[in-house]
Amino acid sequence: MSSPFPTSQPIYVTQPDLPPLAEFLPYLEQIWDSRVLTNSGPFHQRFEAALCEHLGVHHVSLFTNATLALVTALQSLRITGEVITTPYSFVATAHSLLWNGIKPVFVDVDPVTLNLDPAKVEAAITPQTTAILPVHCYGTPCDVDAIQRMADDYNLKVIYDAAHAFGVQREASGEWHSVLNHGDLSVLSFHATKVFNTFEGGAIISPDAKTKQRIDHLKNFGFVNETTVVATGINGKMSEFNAALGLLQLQHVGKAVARRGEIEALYRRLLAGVPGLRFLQHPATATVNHSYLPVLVGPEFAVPRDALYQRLRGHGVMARRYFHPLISDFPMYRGLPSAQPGGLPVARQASAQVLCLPIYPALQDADVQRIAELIATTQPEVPAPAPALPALAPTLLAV
Ligand code: T4K
Repeated sequence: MSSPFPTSQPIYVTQPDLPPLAEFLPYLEQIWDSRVLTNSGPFHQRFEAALCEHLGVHHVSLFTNATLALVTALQSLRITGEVITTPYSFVATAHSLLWNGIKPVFVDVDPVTLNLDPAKVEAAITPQTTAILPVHCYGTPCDVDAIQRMADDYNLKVIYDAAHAFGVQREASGEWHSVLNHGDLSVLSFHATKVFNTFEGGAIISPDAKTKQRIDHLKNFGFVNETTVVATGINGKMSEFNAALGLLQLQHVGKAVARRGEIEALYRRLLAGVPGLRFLQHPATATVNHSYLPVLVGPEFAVPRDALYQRLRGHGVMARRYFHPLISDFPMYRGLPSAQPGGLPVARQASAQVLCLPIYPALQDADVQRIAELIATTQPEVPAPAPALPALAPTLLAV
């Protein structure tokens, strides 16, 4: 069959959503006129306030990216010792612990949500445990109630890596609230590949003004005024350029999420019933931001996951294996007792089966149809015929 895609124009797993350039130019003119480029300028302040309103949260501290925000979030709560986290995430989650001299303790995930399994978290708590660092993977909320109960029982802090969870709301007792209000802190990513981007960017959501103030000092070298430094802070400040873009992006993100929803619905419809292909279930008690479109390629599918990945690539469709390898398999983690394969069977299976399909607002229905067709028409690999046995050498025959 000829390829439905010209390989010269690949379809990537995502394509950043950008507003029309003409809409951004007036913002740039203001920055050029004011010459305020960074250090908590007017766009930075407006964007923080607008995000609080948009997300339904109390306090936002903007950052250059989510990785520095995670590192700073841990610093701000003075986390030390051991922190329980998931192996099924982007490597930045665990790297933020190592940057703080903290020992990651990997715990397996739940097979339905692929988020930290609370039942297994409890078994991993030791006297050295000071915090839990769960991830709302693909934007699906963690079991925040069970995690909070454990944190209360064992006096642990909870920092959510909410890099995927922009705008996600959760229902509790008939009311809808931002998932970012759970735990002690939540961290967002506004990277180019995320559902909401400021080119690069991130944020920490904190529950009170005092915590926000400490975080704001920490992201500005620890300065509280011109001559006083109260902590070993870092430079994590978001620039005016990124903040201005974020302010404008807020006007467009609703439409972008809606279009992502249409694309996901189309994939699900076209691929329903393909043997061995499983979409993750969305919980009824949370909104969905369609940040990723993972499918699990099980043993009943025509070919193994990696063969499907290669087949798609061969046709110019750059699906990605988020998250493979597991974080616990990278060299700086694999020696940890909690990284041993036997302890993480669910995460390991998901990592071996997952494929994230292209999803972004500019993706056309026709592209989705062709990608689905490529997947659905995948045939089992025919084993190559066994090579003919070489004729036995006369010397061997003579023996
Ligand atoms: N926690 C979690 C759970 C995360 O998922 C992440 C980041 C973080 C923390 C850290 O957040 P940040 O510090 O980055 O704010 C990407 C992203 O770089 C990373 O932000 C993201 N998670 C991760 C899941 O994916 P790569 O190495 O796969 O990205 P890359 O460059 O291969 O991009 C994927 C595709 O997107 C490209 O093939 C083409 C397209 N693309 C990408 C970029 C950067 C574009 O079209 N334009 C672009 O500018 O890591």
